[in-house]
Amino acid sequence: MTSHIPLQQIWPTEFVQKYTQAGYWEGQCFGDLLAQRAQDYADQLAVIGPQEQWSYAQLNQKASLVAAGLQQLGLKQGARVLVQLPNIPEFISVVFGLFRAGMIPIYALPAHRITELAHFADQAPADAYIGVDHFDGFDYVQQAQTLHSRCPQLQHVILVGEAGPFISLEQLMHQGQGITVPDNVSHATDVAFLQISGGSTGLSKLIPRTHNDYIYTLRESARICGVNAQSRFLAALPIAHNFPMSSPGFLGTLYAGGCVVLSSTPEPEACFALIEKHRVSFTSLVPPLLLMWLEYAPHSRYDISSLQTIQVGGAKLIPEVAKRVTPTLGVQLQQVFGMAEGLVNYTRLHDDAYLVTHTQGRPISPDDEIRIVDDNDQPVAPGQAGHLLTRGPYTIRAYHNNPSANARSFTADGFYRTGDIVQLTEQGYLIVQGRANDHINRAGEKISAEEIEDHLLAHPAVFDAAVVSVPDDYLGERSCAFIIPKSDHAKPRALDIKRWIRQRGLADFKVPDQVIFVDKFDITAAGKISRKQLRAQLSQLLQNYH
Ligand code: J2J
Repeated sequence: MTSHIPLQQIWPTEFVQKYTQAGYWEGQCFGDLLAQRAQDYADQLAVIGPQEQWSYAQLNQKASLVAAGLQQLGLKQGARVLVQLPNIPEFISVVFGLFRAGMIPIYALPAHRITELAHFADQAPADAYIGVDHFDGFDYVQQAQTLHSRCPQLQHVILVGEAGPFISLEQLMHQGQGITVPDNVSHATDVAFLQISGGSTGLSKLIPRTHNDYIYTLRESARICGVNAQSRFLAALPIAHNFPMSSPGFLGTLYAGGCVVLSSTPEPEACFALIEKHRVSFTSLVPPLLLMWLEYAPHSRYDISSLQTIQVGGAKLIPEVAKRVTPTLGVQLQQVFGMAEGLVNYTRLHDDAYLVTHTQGRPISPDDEIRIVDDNDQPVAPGQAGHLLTRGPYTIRAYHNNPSANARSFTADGFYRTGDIVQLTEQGYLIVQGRANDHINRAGEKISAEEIEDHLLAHPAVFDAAVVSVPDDYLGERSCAFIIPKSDHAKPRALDIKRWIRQRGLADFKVPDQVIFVDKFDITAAGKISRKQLRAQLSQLLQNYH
């Protein structure tokens, strides 16, 4: 049975001392955290799902059963477990079960498909997969079978619901009955889980976050956002995303003793009904969903007066839309600019209207270091836009198992190259101007142009392909694939191209929204140009065209 040495994220000793002495890292682990909350808030509601409501004591007990069941299967501390669950209460009992057993969840999105899952399972490498039987019309049992046969390292598959040939979560917990899991198996400097990067170049990378650094962000996020034991958080976005997970998200809410209300969809009608029913106090959205909520609100028959704050992040919110939030929804807006790699910025609840509508906030920590540099890594003049580099008590120093990405993404002195172009205001607030690298931010889902191009080039009728971002009124950005067919006779249709991407086992959001066939790339610059320049040229062409 595989036994892994617990993973660690390495900060140089001087930084470990600094962050510990400053009180950021308290030495607490997730396994203990829930046990503590279960003592303090035993009968208070922790999670509300479509059918069930669990108190802290119940959640804690379920997490223990999951932990014991996993150990009974033979999985050891340090085992890596690919978790692909929608917004259901079991998401929370499973991840806390893994934490309690000292195992490491890898958070896949429900939208991920076989190719992405196999990549995560190989890259980790993962020892087990925990999923659901069906969700949103998709058969995850069949997908789990394919994954299991494709990735021999996955020794166990556990599914919520009808597990088919696999073990169900219910059975697993049953097997855990009567078995005591030792407390405190992890160390706070261990990696608690692997988060998935949006992926700017090629395939998604795995982001190792430690107990110490992540719990620090939860504690501070809860404080900054005024989240306490009376708060009720509506999880409308998929909770495997870092934003609804931790800023302050469902984990920050549980950190504070509040209650998490899970919605299986972010659509306004369903969410408004939940807000009314459970007296939800805050939620987090990406800008396109906010637009939907703004359009729906005047026609709504629900009472959402309990809602105090809507946080918006994941992609740029334009001031014109930001200004509509309070008058239309009667709530306070909070902008959040964060990344799964670490750095999170918030506008503060007492900030003036201008800061809230025009900036993306300021960092959580006094020790978040911000550098804004030009293309040669030289600091730009104050107030000018440039590349955002950052280092701090909860920003990673390296991706998991990926030396080439690490060489590209971090400076020699440990700053993370975010890929974002930002401006820093005199008050220390960041304004996001755009992206330096080629990913498409489609309604908050990040798509790597390179990853999609590689799949398009594998199509037998495609000679060359370039994927670019196009501004979109609703999505913020949409994706457009420019394709040079191999021959005019065998020219595929746009539909074939879209189907091809789906058949390659990729998430639906990666399917190009638009496909344009061209005879050649009209390269005006002399000599060979980089793909980056080509994409920029095509993108410009599209904008002029519209
Ligand atoms: C513009 N771009 C933004 C914003 C993220 C909180 C909130 C969001 C994320 C997230 C997160 C943006 N305006 N307000 O993890 O904890 C873009 C930037 C950034 C990238 C990170 C959190 N908020 N972005 O979105 O890892 O380009 O995290 O580098 O998914 O989203 O994406 P991700």
